[in-house]
Amino acid sequence: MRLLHGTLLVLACLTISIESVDRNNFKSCAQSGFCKRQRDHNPGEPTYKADFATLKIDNGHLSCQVENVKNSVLFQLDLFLLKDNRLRFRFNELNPLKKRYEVEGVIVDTLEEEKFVVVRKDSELVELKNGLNNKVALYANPLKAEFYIGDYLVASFNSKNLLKFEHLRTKPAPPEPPQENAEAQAEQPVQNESQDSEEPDMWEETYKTHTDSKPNGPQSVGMDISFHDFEHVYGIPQHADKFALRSTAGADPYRLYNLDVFEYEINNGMALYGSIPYILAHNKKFTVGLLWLNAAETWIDVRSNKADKSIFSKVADFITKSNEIPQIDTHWFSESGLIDIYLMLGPKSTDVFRQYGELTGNTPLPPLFSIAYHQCRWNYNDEDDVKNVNAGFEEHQIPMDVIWLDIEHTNDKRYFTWDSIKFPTPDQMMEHLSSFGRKLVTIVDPHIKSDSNYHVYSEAKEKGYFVKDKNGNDLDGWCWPGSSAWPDFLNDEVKNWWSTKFLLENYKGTTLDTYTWNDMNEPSMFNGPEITFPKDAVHLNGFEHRDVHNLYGQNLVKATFLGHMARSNGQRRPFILTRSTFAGSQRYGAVWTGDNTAEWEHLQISIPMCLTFSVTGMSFCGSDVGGFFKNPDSELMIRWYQAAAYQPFFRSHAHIDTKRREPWLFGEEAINLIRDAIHSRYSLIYYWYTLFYFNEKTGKPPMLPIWVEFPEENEFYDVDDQHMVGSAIMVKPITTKGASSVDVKFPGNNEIWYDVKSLRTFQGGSSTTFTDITLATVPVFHRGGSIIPYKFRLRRSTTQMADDPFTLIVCLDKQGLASGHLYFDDGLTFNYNSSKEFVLREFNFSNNKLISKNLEMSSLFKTYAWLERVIIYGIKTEPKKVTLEESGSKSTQLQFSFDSKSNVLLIRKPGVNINTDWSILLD
Ligand code: MIG
Repeated sequence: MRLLHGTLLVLACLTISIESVDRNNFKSCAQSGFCKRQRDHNPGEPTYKADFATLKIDNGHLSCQVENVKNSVLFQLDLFLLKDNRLRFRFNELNPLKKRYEVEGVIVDTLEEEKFVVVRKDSELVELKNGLNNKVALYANPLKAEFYIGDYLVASFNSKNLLKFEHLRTKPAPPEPPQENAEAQAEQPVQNESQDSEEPDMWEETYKTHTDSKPNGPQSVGMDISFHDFEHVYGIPQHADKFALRSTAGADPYRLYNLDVFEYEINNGMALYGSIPYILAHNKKFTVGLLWLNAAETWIDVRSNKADKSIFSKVADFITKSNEIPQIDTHWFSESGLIDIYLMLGPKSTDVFRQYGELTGNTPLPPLFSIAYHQCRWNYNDEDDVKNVNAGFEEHQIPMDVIWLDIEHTNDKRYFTWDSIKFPTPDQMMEHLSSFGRKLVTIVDPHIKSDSNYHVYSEAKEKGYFVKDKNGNDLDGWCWPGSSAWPDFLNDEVKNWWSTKFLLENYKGTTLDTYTWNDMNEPSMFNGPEITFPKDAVHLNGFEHRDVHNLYGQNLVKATFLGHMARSNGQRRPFILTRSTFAGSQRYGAVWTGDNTAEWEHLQISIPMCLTFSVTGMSFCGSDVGGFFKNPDSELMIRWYQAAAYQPFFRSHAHIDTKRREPWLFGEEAINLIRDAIHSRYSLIYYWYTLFYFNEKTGKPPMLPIWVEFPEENEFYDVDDQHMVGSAIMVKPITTKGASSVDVKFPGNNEIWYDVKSLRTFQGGSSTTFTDITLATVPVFHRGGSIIPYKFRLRRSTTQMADDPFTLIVCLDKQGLASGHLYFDDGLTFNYNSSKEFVLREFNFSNNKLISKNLEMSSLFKTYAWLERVIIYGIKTEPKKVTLEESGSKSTQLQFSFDSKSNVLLIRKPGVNINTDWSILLD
């Protein structure tokens, strides 16, 4: 019987491991010492007590001491009230045994404090109000902080007493050998009061074949954070999961630990390449955001008092009409570092985008080519291959701006070099691409081949720039080049050194038309624990890798960014793609969702993954079109192009073992449909560019969930298969195989939505099932009230589009009004900032008049682009005449035609330069 039992068990284990081979390379919470300790933490009696006798208030800064009453360890709490409705809550040991790591290089704000009034202060409670009448209440015993917008409690810290801050301690001596004398045993000293009970895994932890030496012992930090009156939270990328965060009851917490996950699974909270510990909560009244600024491994539990209820209690609620206030309880824990929290109090989503953008930076305006279409594969094999791919786009008249070279282009994975057989004349290849107005991206990874004849290696070795192992030797690991070492990009000196490698005289074969792809920067190390560095590896100033892990990738990208700046003397805008991210990575470039798979579910998940990145600052996001692993059929390929044309970063990419899949390899129908999809992106490229411009200025991302535009419509709070591009376009990509119908929900009770191709209109507040679906169908709708600039001419790349004429598409709302913007510049340089060389126009339609006005008096950019036509949707009656008035010249009658069935007015050839003031009057 026993034997049989054992056999069954073995069999069971075997099946599990066959089904989820990859998952087993990565830790579950139960396999992580600190995750277990924090998650299971159940304090019983409250543990932390503030001593308001130590309270100090200085300008916008309040501080006091806090005691762990169970072991008498003292802490310091700092609360900062910051300008623009933001707060910072910082909690650290008062006298740590050694300095605990504090995140550097992420916050770019000056953190100007705001004065506040103390409305109450006694030994138990301090209440403060800022100028906007928002309140903080700090309770002493047990320690708790509450945050109010006006009278509404929106967030609270430690209201569940889950604060657990493991103070640094000395390693306990190994236990005495057992003594025979019972009396002597009784005389053993009791455990030191200041020590928490020792648990396994505190001073050493083994996972698979790797042992983490943990020289500093336990040092994790954790706390509960509740969002009151909220049912929806978003953010904390990166996970291949839904946009609205799920309850983690019965599952692992969401994990933030940058990892290279081979063939990742979708619909779960497993860690992926990036970590942005930033969460947003949204309800009908407010949006708030919270940054947990910690770069160590972090896990987040999410519970919802509404969603977590069983069916039975929901029924009971219904019967008793329970009025329980909804609440999301989150529980955050990190392996080391501090508790350092920034809270953005909104109150609206656009406020939160600005507040977070001020804190961590916005996505700088990308060069124009980089928001167009990119063609990548692992690998384009040689120079002829590159030229042929380029020629294929010519032959099939498909626009394309950038060709990419993956790792095989190098001399045996030595980055900044070329394989001299396959790429003997990179200068000529570059020149060839440039002559088509196209760019090249080459991959540059952070693992440096251990080869003393490779200058990057020998220099870094000599200067002591590599990350060290626990014994102080250069950390040696296995990656694409074989034995490798990794520069310590946390060190600014290393960043500067790295940046010089991009100078055109150093990176031979490149020009200012060559840009960079940083991959494997989690960092990925094939023979490390969970395919990354050991946590006891050592960085600058002796901090352990454990402390800074999630920051490594961002620091590489920052160093690369500095390189792009240096090589052009600060004249050209960089373009860099990164796989690994942290809060603030948006300042350096774009992100993609890594190694997805050519499956419909992966196409579907690309939308919530990029929505999540978008609302957490990392707004230049896309996923591999077609799916990285496996071979997409033509239908999946077409649908993927159609969806990705409406995502910020638009690149096709494929694994080295997949079949070639350039757009012309799927047959005539597919060529046409893929061309249409790419062309739809190019025709809207100036709209996208305008959105990116405003993204830089305001933090509002180009790709948006519907609730940002319609904040009170809760039926959209968990919609993530339909999204906005800016505030004027809504898309519902078709992401299922053989779709014969698609349901579209139209938000906004007072809105009209226009399908500008079929000329149909739809009422906001309704939904429609479209059944006339073909492979050509892409459900895209213009919002009534919008004016969108198009350029319809089909060109080989954005370079050739510069002087092409515009068409304005005006869609009237119910009041007969519409407005919109157009921004552009040279697409490449910083002159738009340094010498205001740009065009920024506002278009307004009201009282039957369309007006174009300059938004910046000093816009100095010279353009030849002109206005070719205006199409107005939603005009009720045919005008008798249409007159163009241009400032300084006499008015002209314009030709037009009117479709009375669909109320569309087409105005031909206004012919004015796009950057002049004009108006068009209908009477
Ligand atoms: O271990 O450079 O996600 O886009 O093609 C694979 C080769 C390394 C992973 C990237 C993928 C890229 C591939 N890289």
